Amino acid sequence: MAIRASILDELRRIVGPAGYLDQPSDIEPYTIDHRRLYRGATPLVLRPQSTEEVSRILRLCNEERIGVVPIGGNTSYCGGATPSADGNQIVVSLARMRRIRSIDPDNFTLIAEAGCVLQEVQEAAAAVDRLFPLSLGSEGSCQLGGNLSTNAGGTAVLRYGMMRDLVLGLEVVLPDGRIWDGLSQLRKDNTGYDLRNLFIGAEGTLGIITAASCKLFSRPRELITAFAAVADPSAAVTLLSRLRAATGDAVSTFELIPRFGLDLVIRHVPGTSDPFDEAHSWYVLTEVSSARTDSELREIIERELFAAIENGTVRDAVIAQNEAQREAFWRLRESIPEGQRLEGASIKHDISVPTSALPRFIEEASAMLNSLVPDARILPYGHLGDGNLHFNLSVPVGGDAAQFMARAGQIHSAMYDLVARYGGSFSAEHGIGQLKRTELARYKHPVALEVMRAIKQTLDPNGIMNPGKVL
Ligand code: 2HG
Ligand code: ZN
Repeated sequence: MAIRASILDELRRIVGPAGYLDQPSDIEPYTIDHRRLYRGATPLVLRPQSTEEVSRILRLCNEERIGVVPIGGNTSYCGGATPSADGNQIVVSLARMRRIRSIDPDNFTLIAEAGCVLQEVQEAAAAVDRLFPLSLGSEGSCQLGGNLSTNAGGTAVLRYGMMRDLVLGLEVVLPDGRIWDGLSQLRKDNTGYDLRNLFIGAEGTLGIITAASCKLFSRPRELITAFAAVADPSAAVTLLSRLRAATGDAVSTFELIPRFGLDLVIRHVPGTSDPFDEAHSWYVLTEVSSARTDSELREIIERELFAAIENGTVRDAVIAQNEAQREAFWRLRESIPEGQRLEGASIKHDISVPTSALPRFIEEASAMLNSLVPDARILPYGHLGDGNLHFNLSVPVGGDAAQFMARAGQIHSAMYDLVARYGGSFSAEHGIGQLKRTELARYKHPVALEVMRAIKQTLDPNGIMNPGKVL
């Protein structure tokens, strides 16, 4: 049922004249997801300024049974922040709640509001000589609230964990408007159920996270970034183990890139180039860091890479000599999604298996995909260090995009069945949103699903929070 005009007026009054958008051209960006898989509709985008305003919005929407879709930087890969097409849901953007409320360098914590752009949180930490380690391609536009709600991963999970691991407490507005002030700055507080972890990764289906207390770390003083050509994924895993041991677990990034990934970037992204004279089949981008200035990390990495070249696991390697070269290496990695987008239609899988099983998995999955779509171009790349690959496919050269995409369902099923046989996950870091609900129902343990539904029913009995997502 369409939302009554009087309710829309009341919602506008809660946030005041600067707190809403209701003109079609202003609203449009909030109704299309990052991958352009979904197009929704809404009469109103609310942009509250305070937790109190969020609370009043949810209380009213709960009374009136109006669906509420929270949105951060709109970079979801699963349509998690796009409203339904019927126009009966309102969108709540946290973009105006953008304060760093406090920083405590000696407690290694900061409290930030959900609308802070990730990069602003990183910069606030750096300003007091600390590190907030969450790091992802979209960090210049994604928001902390979205990172929390989707339990974001990225390129430093290997060392620092996912968003979930970086949080000590939350402030959450429940669907009925109650505010839970759980902004603990304690590392030890053993007092009952872990509520914060209910809301992290819930994709806005249990309430709206308005602020978080985050863990900080010592800021790296030495940072070594290397781009290496490796013989194959198995050589990459061996190299990772060697580097972890030799550096005392100082490896923060270890990304796998196949030749096709590098080709896509060099072809489509201006200002990028191959770091080597010769083409190789596989590459890794790795970063090792220490807060010490006498860690001798560079010597260790040089020694390890040299030994690996000697024994044939590494074919060639370059260590960044300056910040510009480091950025160039990172650009090659971070531009892969863009390069693949510009190449044409693609089918994506965000999967994980144990790191040690990845080489065998890559072989088996590639053979399976080749037999399903003989000339599809396979792109398994990403976070090898934590077992998470983006096992994507690009439309065959000269192939028909619509025909290719029509096979997505069949390809997904084959891939996820294989992942399940490896004890892996069909969604390692991108969440469920509206894209992977069928998979959740199929692959999640039935008892886990029952408990999830019971939690949803308890916290949001009227089903107003991000309807049609996750469950
Ligand atoms: C990345 O790691 C993102 O770059 C995007 O998670 C993954 O292209 C993708 O599917
Ligand atoms: Zn990723």
